[in-house]
Amino acid sequence: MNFLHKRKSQNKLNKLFKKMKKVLPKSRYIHSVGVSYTAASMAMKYGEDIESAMTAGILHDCAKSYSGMELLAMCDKYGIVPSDAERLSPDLLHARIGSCLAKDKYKITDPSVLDAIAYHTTGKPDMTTLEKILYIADYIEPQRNKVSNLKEIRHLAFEDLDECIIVVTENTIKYLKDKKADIDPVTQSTLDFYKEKKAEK
Ligand code: DGI
Ligand code: FE
Ligand code: FE
Repeated sequence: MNFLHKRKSQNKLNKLFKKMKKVLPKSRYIHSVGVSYTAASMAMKYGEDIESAMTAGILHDCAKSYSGMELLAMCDKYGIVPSDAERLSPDLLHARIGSCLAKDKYKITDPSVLDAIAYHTTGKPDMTTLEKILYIADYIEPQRNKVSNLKEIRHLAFEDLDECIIVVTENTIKYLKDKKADIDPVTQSTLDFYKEKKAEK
């Protein structure tokens, strides 16, 4: 990457930070900045593109302020057919709608970034490294403090991505069961896939 290119991409990221600061509530913006830099650190560790990781991080919750009703209404516009799980828990749609907004409104063209945003809430089987990074960074960024075993999970994030996905997804499923929320089959299939992958090793 030459000097000019680097300056341009820093400019782009800077602009996205400024835009998100405007559209997100303060605490959500601080969370997104945390995810962006956590994703950057993980990209350094795992040899992924740092700019892509930071872009996915700062934009991942760009649709989080919309209500479930608004998200469902936006599906039409973007040609998204909500799954049964998304109809039951429309907040899940902030991931897929966020990906559409990233493309439409924030002019992100890199499909690997758009996919990472689309799957950041449920994960999915067989994720790319960038998808794994965003999924985990969302969970471990510095502002998060409600999970009991976060210290171990943060350590694991820089040791073993697949094992970390198992622990994060198990935690999420337990949390959802405790509050009697519906579990998206995609979330379950994320856990099943990485557990099977581990067993095959
Ligand atoms: O948007 P964030 O709060 O930063 O994090 P997120 O995108 O991971 O969304 C977290 C919320 O999504 C949390 O309240 C748990 C919920 N969630 C994750 N997987 C599922 C789920 N909710 C349902 N109903 N089903 C799931 O499988
Ligand atoms: Fe989210
Ligand atoms: Fe988030």
